[in-house]
Amino acid sequence: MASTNQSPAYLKAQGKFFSANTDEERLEALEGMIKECPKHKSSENMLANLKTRYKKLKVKITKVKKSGKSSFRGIKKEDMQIAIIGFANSGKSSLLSDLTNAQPKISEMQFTTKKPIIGMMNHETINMQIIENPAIESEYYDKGLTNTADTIIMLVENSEQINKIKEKLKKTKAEKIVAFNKTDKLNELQKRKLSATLQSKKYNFVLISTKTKENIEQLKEKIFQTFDKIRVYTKEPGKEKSPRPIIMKQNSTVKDVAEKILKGFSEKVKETKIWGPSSKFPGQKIGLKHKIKDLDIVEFKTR
Ligand SMILES: Nc1nc2c(ncn2[C@@H]2O[C@H](COP(=O)(O)OP(=O)(O)OP(=O)(O)O)[C@@H](O)[C@H]2O)c(=O)[nH]1
Ligand SMILES: [Mg+2]
Repeated sequence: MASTNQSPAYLKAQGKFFSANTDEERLEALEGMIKECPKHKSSENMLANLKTRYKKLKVKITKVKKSGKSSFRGIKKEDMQIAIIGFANSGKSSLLSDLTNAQPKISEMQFTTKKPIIGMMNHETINMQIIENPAIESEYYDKGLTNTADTIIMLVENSEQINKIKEKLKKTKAEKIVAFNKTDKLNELQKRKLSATLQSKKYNFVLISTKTKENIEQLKEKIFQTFDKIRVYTKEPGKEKSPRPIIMKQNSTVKDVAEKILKGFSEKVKETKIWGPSSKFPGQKIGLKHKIKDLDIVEFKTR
């Protein structure tokens, strides 16, 4: 992956590969790299490597598609899937439209949503799939969908609803966030009391209002936090950090980051420097075993 004598078009494709978050994006970037890779003798090996990687990734993507875990036909399970669950009229569609690009019908009538609705949320350049599950007390509610979700937003407008929803979620291993909606109807004292109660029950909660948009951003960050993932920016010496972070598991090392960029890449790395939460000082030189933290910036020097 050393970038000597590569054309700007190739480097651009490589840049996309570096900052890709899904296999689909990686595949697309690889396609670009193959196209832009010089077709002469000295780059034969490199081209062959790229092609092998492309084929393997393609096989992997096809397999994942075929296994399609969700019970709801047509919903492809993304890396990070979140389901909004709640009683009729709690504001599920309103929330979905605040968090994502979806435009569901919102109405004071009950049971407006009769089918799961999918939206894509972009939070700090990361895409997460959010699905509104129809009202939990209705025949339209999709149990399978709740079971495949990684994170569940329990959307409620009063405390009793929390217990009722919990009853139905006994089997799910998903992370849960209690989003208490319509808090525009409460005064400051009521909100403080409510917070204290939810705190004492140890819920991961947030008081929101889709009407005033209060705490919608906090909810987005909370959703991301449930995934136990960390964001890492990469950079090349003398350049700006990548525009989009790479998503890594907790406890990953600098070597893991290099290998996520491209298998075998860590062996080509001559020097690494780090900025951000895991560094003792900006630009600290570190080894490949160094553990990264959320929002670090890692610089790889290859020659
Ligand atoms: N005051 C207030 N009203 C809200 C808020 N969020 C939603 N509503 C209202 O609540 C009603 C129901 O909203 P929806 O978003 O359609 O609720 P839903 O949970 O999707 O309802 P169903 O799809 O029928 O189950 C609408 O009249 C919304 O305008 C809020 O934060 N404050
Ligand atoms: Mg709805």
